[in-house]
Amino acid sequence: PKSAQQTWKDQKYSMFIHWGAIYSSLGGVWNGKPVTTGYSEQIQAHAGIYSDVYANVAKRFNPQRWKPDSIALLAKAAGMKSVVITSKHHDGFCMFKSAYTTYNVVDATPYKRDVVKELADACKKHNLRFGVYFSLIDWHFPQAYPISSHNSDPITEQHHHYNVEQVTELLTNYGPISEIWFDMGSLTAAQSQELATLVHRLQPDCMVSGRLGNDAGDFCVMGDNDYPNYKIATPWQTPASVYDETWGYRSWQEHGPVADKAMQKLEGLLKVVSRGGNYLLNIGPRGDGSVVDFEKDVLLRNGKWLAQNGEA
Ligand code: FUL
Repeated sequence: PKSAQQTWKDQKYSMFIHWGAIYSSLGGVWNGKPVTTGYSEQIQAHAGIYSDVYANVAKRFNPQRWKPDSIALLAKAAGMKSVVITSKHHDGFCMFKSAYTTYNVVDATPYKRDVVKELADACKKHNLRFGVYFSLIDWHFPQAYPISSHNSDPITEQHHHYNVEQVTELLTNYGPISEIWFDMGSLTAAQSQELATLVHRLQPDCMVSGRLGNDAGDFCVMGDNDYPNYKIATPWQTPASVYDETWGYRSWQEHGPVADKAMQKLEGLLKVVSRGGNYLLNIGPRGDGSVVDFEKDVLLRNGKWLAQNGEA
């Protein structure tokens, strides 16, 4: 049988989804004004929004246009082999039911549904692999302050323990997880190792992202939208966004013609795959759950190209 590593490498092309109950609802706008610094999924830090005010936004989250089946079908039509969603971004809001905080989609929104669970099920049904993004920094966790967009303070033991509990939930309650996309790790070597060992104990086939830090991951993650100019033998991945400026939904995002953007992303895909890497291309659905047409069009155009050009 194929190794977990080979299975992961063979995916080549996957969908990344940045979707959070709060930042996707805000769409890069605060107090009626576009927030023009930083990525929109980090709006809490860039607009300096107080935690209680930020948390209030979740009370309106009821995404009637979120259809996990359509997301899975879009990934399929795009020629992608797996889907990786933000289970928790830097804001700390969990898109899964957690027993360790009520700051989660089931307990803190009128929607009350476990987004990670429903997407995991849809992916399984449509024969796609499924992974989760998990931020190691958490602006909601009391011991994790101060808020900063480049928060690289070492995390406390208490925060690390909280991460351990939540990673255990994610690897226990959601079926097979193809990869766990740890982000922004400034952990000690022992903390990174503990998380890697935990993941492998719970799910031996789950690949761990290198952003766990301290060389404890199973694959190397390039910088955001970064394309190396050489072949790399170890497992690696380029995370790319349809727009370079944001990953989470931005209502005022500008873009050129869809044909140009699709060509640019296709070149990215071919560059990465020909150098032995995996391409993880992001979409940022709106707070109501709908996928932006422009993003959908980019994906479908390239899916069509792949289908016509003998993708394995
Ligand atoms: C970065 C994060 O800080 C961004 O918000 C985004 O999630 C990107 C994929 O990774 O490190």
